[in-house]
This record gives sequence, C-alpha cells and structure tokens, in this order.
Amino acid sequence: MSNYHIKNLEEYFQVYRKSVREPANFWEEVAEEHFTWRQRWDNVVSWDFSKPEVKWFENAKLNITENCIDRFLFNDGDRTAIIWEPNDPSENAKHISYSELHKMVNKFANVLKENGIEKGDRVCIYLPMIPELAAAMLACARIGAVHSVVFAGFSSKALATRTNDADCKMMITADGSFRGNKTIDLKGIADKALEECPGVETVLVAKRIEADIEMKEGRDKWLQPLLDEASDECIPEIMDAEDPLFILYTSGSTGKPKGMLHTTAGYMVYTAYTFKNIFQYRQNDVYWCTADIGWITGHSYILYGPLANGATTVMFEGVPSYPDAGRFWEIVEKHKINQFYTAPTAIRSLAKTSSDFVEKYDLSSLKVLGTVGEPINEEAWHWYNDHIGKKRCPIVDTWWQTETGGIMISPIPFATPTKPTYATLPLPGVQPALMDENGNEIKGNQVEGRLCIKHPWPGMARSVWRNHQRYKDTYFATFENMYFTGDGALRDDTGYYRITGRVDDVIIVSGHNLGTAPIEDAINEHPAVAESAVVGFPHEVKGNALYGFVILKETGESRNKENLRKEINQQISEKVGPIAKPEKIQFVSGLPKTRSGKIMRRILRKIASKNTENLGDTSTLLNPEVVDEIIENSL
Ligand code: 7RM
Repeated sequence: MSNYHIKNLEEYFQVYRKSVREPANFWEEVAEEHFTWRQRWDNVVSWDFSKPEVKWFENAKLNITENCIDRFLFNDGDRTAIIWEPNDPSENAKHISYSELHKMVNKFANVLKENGIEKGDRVCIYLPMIPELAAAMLACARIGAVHSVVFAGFSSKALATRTNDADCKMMITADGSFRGNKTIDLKGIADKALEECPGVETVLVAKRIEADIEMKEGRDKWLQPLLDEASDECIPEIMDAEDPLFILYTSGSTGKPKGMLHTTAGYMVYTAYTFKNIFQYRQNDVYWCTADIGWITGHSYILYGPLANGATTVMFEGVPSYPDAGRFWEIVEKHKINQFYTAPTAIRSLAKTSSDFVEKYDLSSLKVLGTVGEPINEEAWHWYNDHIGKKRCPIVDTWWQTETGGIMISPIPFATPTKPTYATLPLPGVQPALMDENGNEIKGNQVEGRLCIKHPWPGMARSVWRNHQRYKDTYFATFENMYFTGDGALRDDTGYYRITGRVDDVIIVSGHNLGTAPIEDAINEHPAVAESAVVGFPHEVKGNALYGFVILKETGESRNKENLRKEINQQISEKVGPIAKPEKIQFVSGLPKTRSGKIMRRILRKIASKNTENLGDTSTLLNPEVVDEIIENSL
C-alpha cells in the first residue's frame, strides 16, 4: 500500500491511523518515496509549540528546483511543465517543457547572481501571470534567495510596505500587465512604491505590454537582454531542510500584513504529497488551478506541488469573464484539462451567467474538480457538480491557509464520499481538534468549536518574518500546545468537518457572544436574498449592535424593503434568536471582497460605525467601486 495512492475509504483510515500513531515514520516514508536528497535527515521532526519551534527533516540537504525540474530531465525532459494561456485568446499559448524550464530558470538564476543576489537575500517579485513569474521564483530557489511575491493587483502602498518589511534588495516587475480588455501600469505602481524603498538596488523589468515606460538609470534593467546573455547552466545551491524558501504576506486583523515564512524540505514534501493525493494526478494529465501565483494557492498548487510531481500545470494570465463568461470552459476544452481547481466566488459568478457559456464546450476531459478559499454554499456546489462535473467528477472542497502551506482537510477523490459544504476529513498526517472557549478539547461527533491542529505537519509556516512573537501570539497562545487556525468548524455525526468561518467574526451584543456566520446563514435562507454580511458597531446600550449588509436576488429587488427587513428579522429570530436581529439592514448591490472571495469585514465594520475617513488599503479588492455605493447609502 502506498501513502500516495489512497483508493478507498478503508485504505484512507488505515493510512490515517498510521499517520497519527507514528507521524515520524509516516512522513519519513513519504519523503523517501520520491525526491532527490543531497544528504539524508538525522531526525524527521522535532517540535515545541511553546517556543514555538518546529523542524522537519533536520540536517537534510536539497535544492527544491532540483526536485521540481532536474529530476525529470533524464527521462522526461520533453514533457510539458507549464502551459501558459494568455489573457487574449487569439494570442498563442506557450508549452514550456521541463528542459526549457530548466534553461530558463538557470539563465534567470545567473542573472540574479550577476546582479548581486546571494543566498539568503530577499527578492520582491511583482509580476503578472506570465512565465517569467514562475521562472523568477524558481531562480531564487535555485540560488537560495528568498522570494517574496506580491500579488500584481496590490497598490504601490501595499507593495512598498511588503518590500520594506522583507528588506528586499531587488524587485522584479514588468512594463505592465493585461487584465481582460484593460492594461495595468505595473511599472508606474512599482516606481511609486520604490520611492519609499531605499533598500532596493536593482529592478529587473520584463516586457509584456510594450508600454513606453521610464527606466531609472543605474537601477532599472530590462530582463530579456540579460537572460539572452546569461549561461543556461547553474549549479543549484545546496540548502538545508530548514533554510527559508519564501515569505508570503497575509493580511492580519490589524491591517499590518504578516510575512509568513516557509522553509524548504517540509514545504516541498507537503505540497508534493497533498497535490498528488488530492487531485489524483496521473502522468500526462493536464492540471489547472485558476488562482494567481501571488497567493499561497498559486505558490503551492500551480508551481511547487505540481512541478515536484513532474506534472503539467496551466498558468492563466487572464480573468474568467474575458472575452466572455465562457473563457474557463473554453480553456478546459482547449487544453483538455483533467483536474480543475478554483474558488467558490468564481463559481458563483459564472453560475449566474447563461448556461450557453458552459454547454458550448466539451468538458469531458475533466476528472476531478476542486474549490478553495472560502466555504462553498450548497447552491454553488450543485451548479459546479451538475454543469461542470456532469455529476461524474468528485469535488474536493479543500480547507487550508497561507500559514499551513498546503491543504489540510479535503476529500480524496474516489475514496472519500463528498458532502456539499463539507471539507470532509483531515489528510493523513493532519490532526485536527475542536476546542471550546475554556480551552478544552471537544471530543466526539456532532459538535462545534474552534479549529486547532495538535501535531506539526511538514508544510506549516515556521515564523512571521522578523516577528516571531507575533507568530507565537497569533497561532500558539490561544490554546496550549496547539496551532490555532482562527476558524470555527463543526464535526458531523460521521466525523466530517465543515468550516463555518473565522471565529474572530464574533460580536458581543448585550453580553451575548454572537457568531456572524449563523446569522448570515439565517439571512441567506430568505428566498429573496443572494448573499449577506453581518458586522458589529458600537452601541450605547448594547455595547455592540449588529449591522447587516444584504445583496438581493433579482427577484427580490422589486419587493418592498420594509417588508423584506421584517421577514429577514423574523427568520433570524427563528433560527438564531431575537437577540441576533440586526439594528440596521442595508440592501447593497455587492460586498467588498478580496480576489479570493473573502469579504473584507474590516471595511464594513468601519462603514457601520460611521468611521469612513480612513478605510485603509482597498486596492486588494475585487470591486473597490462598491465601497462608495455602500457608504453613500449607509444607514
Ligand atoms: C488557501 C487560502 C485562509 C482562510 C481560512 C478559511 C478560509 C480556505 C476554505 C476556507 C471554508 C474552505 N489561504 N478557507 N479554504 N473556508 N472552506 N475550503 O485560502 O490564507 O488566503 O485564507 O480561508 O477561513 O482560514 S488564505
């Protein structure tokens, strides 16, 4: 029996039980099954959550790019590593083989070295979804530099903060990017950020949109001529298992982003293992994750996880709505996608469009579908299952975080029976616990609590960059000897997990602890409601009161709003209790969301408390225009 090919539920439980009984042996076997190690580890895992300190594969030596590229050259150099699909469907896709990727990465790595980058230096990568982005990350990893990718939709302010926090010596950007029918002046944004980033000595600029941009003398260099000149051979730097691989910023509840630090061997083993099992990837399959590489989903499941398995991974430059709402399905047909991984928010927006956009295309290549980033509602799940998977493709609802490095709770296709809105079971090696408010573990089934993890796993972040105290406070201080995820979850009568949302979205109203998720669920059950968000605001009598923001379905828009408010309140009274009735209900056309579909409650909270002077950075929003509308009509 192989840890990598779990075929049915019984086998899952066997592997799972072993992974809990003997975690070190379990992960050792996984690490031995594949991979090129330059030196073997002395110890599989050592950990102390009170410091917190976690080490995996101690003293092992390796280079992750050797595992993601070189390992496949001898037999499979011509196999496609990356299929790049451009924004504009009339531009040609690129098929980059493992040997071409090898040359590209080596050249890029040599350019980095020639420009003063050494092992341990941080490099900020601010690039759109073009092949240079993948090559830049791998080039850093090849020479032991630490990449810090900043999503190319972030503002100059966000870019500057992240660049300075990580002390980056170099920035890699482009002359601009395409996004649907628009172009974005990336270099202009980068220039503005760089005014505040004195530590950046060199800026490498990729050419993508042929924009006429300013190049700052002595600082900015065009990338392509340097690549053309560079040697395509570069001996990989031998790294220690626990050497930093990358920093990736994730927004904190305070607004100051946390630079999550991931290290080399554990991250590699974990992303490779989870990718293979969860997508049941088989040789010659074509796998597509629609995320941007600027998020953890892209790092782990566009780049490192797939390449560490010698897979063919698709990188899409564009957006789901361009040139029309059929673009995803056109690409599935064009590249004969076998595994498709996307966010519930994308599914919901595409489900709203005409079914002609789906029916036009041949989706018969699909074998496994996935979702990530937020809870998927039942309606969207069924649409995905019926219209995209044609009821023949298991849907893996994958729960994880930037901090976990890889997927933690998810069905394994064909082994775990799926259940809409449930992420189902922990992967082998993952030991979840539900905790009550007094810090006690809630055992048994049909229970609900705060989701923690009891034992380290190889993919977990090891620190917050230069702020280990914050790492400890955020994840290890709430419950003793546990990693606290910040999410709430319930475990049903069969042991399946359902993630209910962030538990910091708890509001104390007249001394009652109210979670916003169940209130939102109650509101959403009203037939006229499409979606809602509830936040708290200060109230003289109650301490806090609730403010509901509600999006109506088309059918609800013509209804009398006062009647609707009454009906919604009635519904909340019945499902949660009268105490949970919002003081105010505002009907809105949209909610401020990040590109991965997470509602930015920070903004709604400020609007609800009439504190709209300083909304903070809204550049990461998918729909910044909706904020003005909500403020204008606020109650
Ligand atoms: C991968 C990613 C992490 C937060 C996490 C949850 C939420 C993610 C699911 C989910 C319900 C899911 N990293 N979340 N996946 N909630 N079901 N399948 O999204 O760092 O950006 O966000 O996202 O709240 O804590 S992240």
